[in-house]
Amino acid sequence: MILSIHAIRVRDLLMRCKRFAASAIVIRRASTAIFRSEPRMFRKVLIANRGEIALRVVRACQELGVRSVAVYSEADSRAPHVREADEAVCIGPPPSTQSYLLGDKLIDVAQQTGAEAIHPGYGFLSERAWFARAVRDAGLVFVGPPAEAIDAVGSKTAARQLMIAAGVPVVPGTTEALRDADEAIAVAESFGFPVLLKASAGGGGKGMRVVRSAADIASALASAQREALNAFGDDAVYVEKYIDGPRHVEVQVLADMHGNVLHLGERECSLQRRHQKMLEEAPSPAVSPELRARMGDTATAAARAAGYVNAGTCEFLLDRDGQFYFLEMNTRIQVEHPVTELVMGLDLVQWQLRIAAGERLPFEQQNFSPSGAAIECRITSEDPSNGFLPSTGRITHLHLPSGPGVRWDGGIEAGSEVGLHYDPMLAKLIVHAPTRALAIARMQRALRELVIVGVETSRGFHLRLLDHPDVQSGNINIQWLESHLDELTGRSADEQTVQLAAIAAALSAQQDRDVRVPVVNGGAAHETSAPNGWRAVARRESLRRE
Ligand code: MV4
Repeated sequence: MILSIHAIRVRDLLMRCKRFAASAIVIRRASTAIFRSEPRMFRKVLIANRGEIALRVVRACQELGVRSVAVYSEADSRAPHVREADEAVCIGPPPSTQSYLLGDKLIDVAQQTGAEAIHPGYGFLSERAWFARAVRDAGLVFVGPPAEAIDAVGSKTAARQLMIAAGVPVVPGTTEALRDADEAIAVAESFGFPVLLKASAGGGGKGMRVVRSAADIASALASAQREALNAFGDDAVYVEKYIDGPRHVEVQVLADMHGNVLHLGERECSLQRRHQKMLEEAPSPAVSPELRARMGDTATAAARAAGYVNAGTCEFLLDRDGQFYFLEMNTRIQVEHPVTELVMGLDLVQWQLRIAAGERLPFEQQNFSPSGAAIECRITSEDPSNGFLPSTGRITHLHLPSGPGVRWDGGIEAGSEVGLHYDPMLAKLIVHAPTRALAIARMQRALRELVIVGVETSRGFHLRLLDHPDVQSGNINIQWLESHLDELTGRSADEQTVQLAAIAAALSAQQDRDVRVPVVNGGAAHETSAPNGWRAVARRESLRRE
C-alpha cells in the first residue's frame, strides 16, 4: 500500500540515484587520471591458508573494508576462517597436497571470485617463488615480496654472498658448496672445530651436522648431502663455524614499493624444541637499545640487498659475547608477528595489504622503540608428557582468557575437530604489559584462565616454562629448552587417577560452595583456600554455567 502511494516518488529517487552513480564514476575516473599514483586498496582478497592465520587475515580485511575469500579443504568446512570470510570455496580433500598446496587451483579460484590479490599466510605456498611468480603472471597481486626477492635469499650460499657484499655480518664459513671432505677439512682448520655442515637449500635444521674433529668430516658430509638431496632435491652442502649456545633473535622489517625500509625491532625466539618455537617475546631481554639499532640497521641493509618489499624477517644468531650473525631471511608474515605488533603499536597484516596495494610507509624509523613487553605462547594439540605426541579429537569445551593486555589469535572453537592433516598449532595466546616481569605474570594468569577440553595441549607445559627461574630471568639460549625437558614435562597420571581426582575435587568444591564463612579479620578469612591445582579448577568449573 505504502509502495503504491509513493510509487512515483520511489521512481524519482531511483532516477536520481542512477544519475548520481554515473556522475560519481565520472569523478572517480577523472581523479585517477589526475592522481595516477594514488594507490587503491583491493576490493577483494583471496586467503590461501587455514587456521588462525587465515582468520587473522580475514580480520585485517574486514577492518580495511576489503572483501575476503576463504579457501578450505573438506576437513575444514566448518572452520572459523570459512565462516568469518565473505565468501568461501572448497578446494579439495584434506591432504594439503590436494588442497592448500594447489597453487594453480588457488589462482583459478581467485580469478573466478574476482579477487585482485592473494594473501599466502605462512607455511604452505607462502615462500615459493614459483607461486609468487604465477600469481603475478595471472594478473593478480601476491601479498608478499616479489618472486625475485624470494629467490635472492632462498639459497643459503647465495644469500651469504649477497649479505657479505652488503656488509651484513654472516657466520665465518664458505659461500659455495663443498666439493669434497678435504676442502671441508681445510676450511674447518682455518677457523677451528667444531664446525657445522649445512644444506644450501636447507631450512628448519634439515641437512645440518655438527662436526667436532677432522676425522668425522667425511662421513658427516656424505650423510648431510644425502639428507639434503632427499629433502630438497639438491645435495649442495657448505660449512660454517659452529656457534655454541647462541640466542635466536630475529628482526622484523617492513618495506614498501617506493624504497622505504623500516625495522620494527627484534623478537627473542630461543625457546624452541626441534626447530619448533614454543614461546616468543619482544623485546629480547638480551638486546639493548644500542644493539637494537645496530641489528635493525643490519636487517634493513639485508632487506635492501634482497630487493625486498612487504613484511619480512631477518634471523640472527646472537652469541654470548653480543656478536650477531645473519642466518637467513624469512619472506613471509611469521607466526610470532603479534608480539611485534603489540610492542610497536601497528598492524603488520594490515600493512602487508596496504604495501601490496602500493601505499607508502608513512613512518619515521626514529619514532619506533618497543613499548613494554609482549609474550606469545603457541598453544598446540600435543601431549608434552608423552614426547609431544600430536593429540586428536573434538574440542568439547573451550574457555578463552581475556582481561587487560590479553590477545587470542585462534583458529578453533568448541566443536572443532582436531585431526592429523595439518600443523598441531591450535592458537596463539599473546599478552602485553608494561614490563617483562608483568608480562610473565599476565601470561601465567591468562594460561590459568584458559580451558581446552577434548585434546591434550601444551598449556601445562607453558605454565611450567614460565615458572622456571631461567625463563623468568631471561637466561636462555637455543639449547636451553631441550636440555630442560625433563623438568618441564611432568609425567601425567593414568586416566583412572585423573578421573578420581576430578570427582573428588568437584565434590569438595560443591560442598564448599554454599558454606558461609563467619566474618573475621575484616572478611578475609574465606580467601585462604590456596589456589592449588585441582581444588581451584574444580571450584571454578562448578561455578561456570554449562
Ligand atoms: C647455526 C647454529 C650454530 N652455528 N649456525 C638451525 C636452523 C637454521 N635456521 C640455522 N640453525 C642454526 N644454525 C651456526 N653456524 C645453530 C642453529 C640452530 C638453531 C638456530 C636458530 C633457532 C634454533 C636452532 C636450534 C638448533 C640449531
